[in-house]
Order: sequence, then C-alpha cells, then structure tokens
Amino acid sequence: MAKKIVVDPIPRIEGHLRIEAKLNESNVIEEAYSSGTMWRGIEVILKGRDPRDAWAFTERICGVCTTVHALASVRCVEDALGIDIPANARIIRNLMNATQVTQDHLVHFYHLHALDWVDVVSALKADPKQASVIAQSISAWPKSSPGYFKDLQQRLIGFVDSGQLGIFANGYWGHPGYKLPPEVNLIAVAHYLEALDFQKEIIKIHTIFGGKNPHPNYLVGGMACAIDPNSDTAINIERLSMIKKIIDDTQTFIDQVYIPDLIAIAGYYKGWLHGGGLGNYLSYGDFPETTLADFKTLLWPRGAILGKDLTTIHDVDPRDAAQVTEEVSHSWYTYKGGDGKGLHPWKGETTPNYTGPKPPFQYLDTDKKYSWLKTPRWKNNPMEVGPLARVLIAYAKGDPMIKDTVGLVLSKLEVGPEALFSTLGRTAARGIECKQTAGFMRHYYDQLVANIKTGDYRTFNSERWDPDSWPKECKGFGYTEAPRGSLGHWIHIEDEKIKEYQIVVPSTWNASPRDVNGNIGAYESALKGTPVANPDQPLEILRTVHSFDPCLACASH
Ligand code: NFC
Repeated sequence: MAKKIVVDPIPRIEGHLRIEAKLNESNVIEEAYSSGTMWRGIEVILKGRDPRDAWAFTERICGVCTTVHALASVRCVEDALGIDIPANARIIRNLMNATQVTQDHLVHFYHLHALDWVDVVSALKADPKQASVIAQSISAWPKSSPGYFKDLQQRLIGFVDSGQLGIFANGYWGHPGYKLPPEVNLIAVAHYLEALDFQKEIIKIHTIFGGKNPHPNYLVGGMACAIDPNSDTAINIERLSMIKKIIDDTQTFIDQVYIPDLIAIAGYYKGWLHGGGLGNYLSYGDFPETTLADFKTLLWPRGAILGKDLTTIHDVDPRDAAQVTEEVSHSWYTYKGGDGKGLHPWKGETTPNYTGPKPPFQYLDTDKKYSWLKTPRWKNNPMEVGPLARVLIAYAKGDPMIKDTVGLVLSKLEVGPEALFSTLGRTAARGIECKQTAGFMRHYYDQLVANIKTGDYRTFNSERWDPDSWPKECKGFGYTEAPRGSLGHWIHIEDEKIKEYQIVVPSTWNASPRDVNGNIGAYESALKGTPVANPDQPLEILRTVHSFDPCLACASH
C-alpha cells in the first residue's frame, strides 16, 4: 500500500521546513509537498517606517545569510531615491558579499549537507595510516599525518563511548545509502571540524567593514566605515593586511580542502543522479563592476533557462509586472483580488490567514493551503534559483572561469555536463561557485587598494540623506544573488515613509508550494521519482532538500 512520510523539521540549522512525501508500493516518491511552518511578518512591520532604516529590519530576517537582506535593501532604497554610491562603497559591498557567499557555501558543504553523504560512526573503523595515504594523495593540505587522524579518531571514540555525539547526534548512521569507505569518512569528519573553526575567520571581514557579524552595519548612500590609511580607528594599512591574510587563507582552504573533498566524496556517489527537478533556472545576476543598472558588467550574469535548454538564455527583468509574480492559492494568506492572481511585488500584499489543521495533526491538507511561503513565478514558470542556476547560466553564456572549473570537476568525476541536473550537480555547483567567489574576494580587495591609492577615501554620498530632497512618492527595486539564489526587495515610498515593502527570497522560489495551475515548486519537483531505501530513515529526502540549502527564516520572513 502507498505510504506517506513526514520529515519535520528538515533543515540542519534553519528549522521550520516540513516535507510530506507520498511513496508508491516500491517506495519511490510519487508526490512531495513542501511547507514553511512559521511566519514573522517583516513586510508588515516595515510599513510606516523610515526607508533609511529598512536594511536594519530586513537584515534580521536571517542570521545565516546575514548580510544579503541589508544589501538588497540599501540598493532598493537607493534605486527609489536615485542615489549613486561612491566607488569604495560598491567595492566594499561586493567584497562583503563575496565573503558571505564563500563562508556560507563552506558551512553548507561541511555542516549542513556533508553528513547526508558521510557516515560519522563508520569513521571509527578507519585505519588512520590509510586515511593519511588517501588524504595526501588528493591534496597538499598539511594536516594529514597518521597521528593527526589517529588523535581525531580517539576523540570520536570518546564521544561515542560517552553516548554524547553532540553535533553528530541523530544521524541515520549505518544506513545502506552511505557509500564512503571508513577512511574517507574519517577525513571528512576531520575537515568538518576544521571548517567549523575556519569559517569564523572568513567572516571577520564583515566585522572590519560592518562593525560586527552577524548583521553588519550598512548605510543608504554608501557604507558606514571610514577609510583613512593613517588612522587607527578606520580602514587602514593594518586592517587591509588582515583582510589580505584572510583571503589568502580562504583560497588555500577552498583549493586544498573543500574542492578535493567534494571531488573525493562525489566520486563514490556519481551513480546517485536523483533530484534534478524542474530544469528551469533563474538568476538576477550580481557583483556589479559599475552600477547595478549596467547588467553587462555583472560578474554573475543575469538570465533564465527553461526546460534544461542551455542553448537559450532568456532575458530577465524583475521590474516587469509580467515577469516576477507571487500568488497565494496554496499559502496561508489572502489577496483582495483573489488568491490565485499573481501580483508583481510593487503591487504585492501580505495578509496572513492561517487555515491549516489545528496542532497536533498528522498530515497537512495539501489539496488546499499548506504553507507560509508564497508562490513566486517567473512568467508563470516555477524556477530553481541558487548556485546551480547561476553556474548553468554562466556556463551557457561561456564565462571562462566557470567553464574551466566546471570542466575540472566533471573531468575528475568522469561525468558529462548532464550530471549537473541532479542533487549532486547542485552540490558540485556550490563548490565551483565557492572557488569563484574566493577569487572575487581577492579581485575586490585589489580594486579597493588600487582605488585608495588614487587618494579616493569616500565611502558615503550624503546628497539625498535629507528627506526634504526626496520626491513625494517613488518606487525602487534592489537585488542581489544571495548564497541560496535570487533575492529581490521592492519598495514604495510615500511622504518619506515606507508605504509597501515586498521581499521575494531564494528559498521562497525553491521551497514554494504548488501554484494555482497545479505546477509544483523546485523542492517538490526534485523529490519526485526518488527511491527511498528505508522510509523510516528517509536519507534520500534529506540529501535532495539539503542540496538546495533551505533557509525558512528567509523564505517566509
Ligand atoms: Ni536565510 Fe537567505 C536570503 C535565503 O535571501 N534563502 O541565501 C540566502 O538565507 O540563508
């Protein structure tokens, strides 16, 4: 008899995502339903406030992608008010954004996703000498001696013997889906712990430019950090050298730890090609070399792919009311003109109306409304956003750096580009992109130093700071490519206050419920057709959903 299984909550850090899956008699997923189970109402909280404060509220949507909402928000308000920012501010924002993506992808690979492929308990059976031989054969990373792996294994044995697996508790250890030999599991666990320590170093760049992390400071009109090579309270030579050292170390870690681990682990799973999903991909693009309006200079290109067709990249314009819409036919909100009517975010509404079952309950009523996420669509199509979308769009557009790195990863794995349309392809795309953004960190550091050397220390344009200089009414759009994908903020300002503010978030695109036409979202599509070896331990569902790196705090905001 067909069964239904529920995984709730499913993300490793960022909690309130529920997946319900219907399995057929052979335990293959026939239908999946993705539900966000919490809502906070940031869009409602923003109404009536000073638009210059919006970044500080929206940034609190998330502590994981902690900088991206502030970035989209200041860009949105600057767009509405017609503010050009100084070159240093653009470069610092790009550097902080590249830092965010790099750190976020590293944390995703090791701490949010690796344990779907790595069996921690199997590492106890590893031969440390053999682990050392393997580690040295795949990388020049110095922490690879037999003694290093033996010590780590002893620590793990101590955890297990005391019954305190701590961060490794509650895994499906011993599941037949785990394919790595014990020695590769031991190497991966070692790097899990090293990456946990190292990721906090990367993000110090935010504390230098933004005062703190999470939630560094931003500013409408520029950045709030002063540049003065001769002052010890500003961005000076000492801090710039600290940034340079962090970038050097980050590139080394990505090249010598992340990428070799990704290739080594993926090599054991390359037959597991489930989870491809929609085949529709969207990216707004990011990393402007001049202004945001000049799409041609974006280092991450803008575009859309439909039906896996890499020969045609469609033009994307998120300002166009016929392109980006959100509807609520399956979401716990109501729209004045009807819940199935797609609204462009400049006309968007946020009116919560929970109509789901009263807890405790066994299943959601998925024929009706079943999520706190709205349903975004691009030209009525469900779209996947995120690293795989960006990598495919850049690859199809012939970006040389992406072509090289994709080529390297595919040739090491001995698979063709079609393997990218899968859960593992999504995971590989994140690694490919992480190598690229670590390179962007260096690129923007070099740009910043070169610009400072010209004597330009400006980080803020105060021309439109005074609300008396604003029009009575205006609208703006701000975008960024966050680690998980395309993020847009749309604002309507009237009489110096926020009249409406709408946010369409990467995890909302990917985790959206069905639309009024019955089209399923990216998670729902990626899960369909996947065989589940043991419905009591649905490791396969974790793998595919985690490969998108869900963040529900962002998605339902
Ligand atoms: Ni939270 Fe996010 C915001 C999402 O836009 N989704 O990547 C970014 O969180 O992680």
